[in-house]
Amino acid sequence: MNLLSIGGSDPSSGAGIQSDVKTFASLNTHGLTVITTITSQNTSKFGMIQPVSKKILKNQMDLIFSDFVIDGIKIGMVYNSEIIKIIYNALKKLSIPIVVDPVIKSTTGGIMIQKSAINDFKKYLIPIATVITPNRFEAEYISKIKVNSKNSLQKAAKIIQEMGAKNVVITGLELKKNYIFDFIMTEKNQELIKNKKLKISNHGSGCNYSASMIFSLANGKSILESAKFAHEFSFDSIRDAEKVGKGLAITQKKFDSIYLELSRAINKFIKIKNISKRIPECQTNFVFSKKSPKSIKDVLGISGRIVKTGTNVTQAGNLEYGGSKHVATAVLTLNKKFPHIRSAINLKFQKETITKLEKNNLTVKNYERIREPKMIKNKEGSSIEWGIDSVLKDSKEAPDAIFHKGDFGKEPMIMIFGTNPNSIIEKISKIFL
Ligand code: PXL
Repeated sequence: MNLLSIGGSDPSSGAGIQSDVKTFASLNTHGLTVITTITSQNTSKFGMIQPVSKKILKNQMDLIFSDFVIDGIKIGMVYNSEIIKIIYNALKKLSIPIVVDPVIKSTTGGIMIQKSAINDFKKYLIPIATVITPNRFEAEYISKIKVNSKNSLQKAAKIIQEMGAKNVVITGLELKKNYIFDFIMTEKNQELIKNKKLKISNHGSGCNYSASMIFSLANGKSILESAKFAHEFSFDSIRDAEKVGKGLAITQKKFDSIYLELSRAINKFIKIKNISKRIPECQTNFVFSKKSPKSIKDVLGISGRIVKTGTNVTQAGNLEYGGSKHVATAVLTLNKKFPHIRSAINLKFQKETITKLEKNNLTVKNYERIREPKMIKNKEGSSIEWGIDSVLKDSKEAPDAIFHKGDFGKEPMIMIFGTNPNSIIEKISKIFL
């Protein structure tokens, strides 16, 4: 997936395009950037601003759009009217999700948009927003409504929606002591999401919010799902913020090693030549478990799947604990007898694959779903447990692969197991060379 951030450069990498590239990378996507403005700033002080020329702004857009398929765009700092109009002209005909983050003032006091550009910001950029994500101050500035009650909050959001933004999310509201709320106004509904307030003065959480929001929207999630995802992502990024410089802590969500290992392996898997031929009808999941897992909630998997799109293969959905049921259950079952086995992937059943696995001295076992007792068949999710248990009864070593040839209405399947995702990639690379 390719996501584009159009915005300003922040040399502290706390906010702006640098922060967005980090967010996109942490979510296992490729981040593209079009720089509108160069700022100089650190974690305590805001310095200069220099917008880029019309010519190079246009040229960045032309070259990026002529090369990449872009799945979603976030617009951050735009600074002046000229920049706003160029962005508008480049994006007006697109039909992908666009998140507009109105960047007006930095935490350290920098003025990020010229006063004379506010009207054009409203005229050109707000109407192309799938979602606009102002904080309270920005919502007040745009709507000219003081937000100090539920009523005024709704009023401000409505005014911004009437300017043309399809959906409005006002972030960082302190409606109750020790809590922080986001207010979501979609085309049909209104909702408040809340979380405990973290008392960490930080630089970057607004950018984390809008960048994770575009990731979720580009994955086909609804506005409300995406707002919840962004809310949690930015909460985590503040929780994990680090005082890298002398001033404000810089936000960045830190992922655990299980997450990082699995997402790297998924990236490698997707790039294996002709791998689309190995994806079954029910698509592929790839999982990695914590040590000594107790339930599927301890197993990280893709909440969607690895899917075929023509001859390409992409990850649809996020990595989540509990994100996979079937493949995670397979790992849990195997892990009970062989605790070092913590990772698995499911592939299309092909005789050729079985032969290749065996030729490479990998242990292949199978079970027959036709023999499955009716009682098990009727219980959702218990088939895999039954099948793997029946294979393991007389296994002294953990098998590298287990397959079954399906049953009436059940697709045949191969599962490959390993100690970690990388060991699975090694096995797969060997056989699909
Ligand atoms: O968080 C807003 C923001 C966006 N873009 C740039 C920034 C800031 C805040 O400082 O510097 C470049």
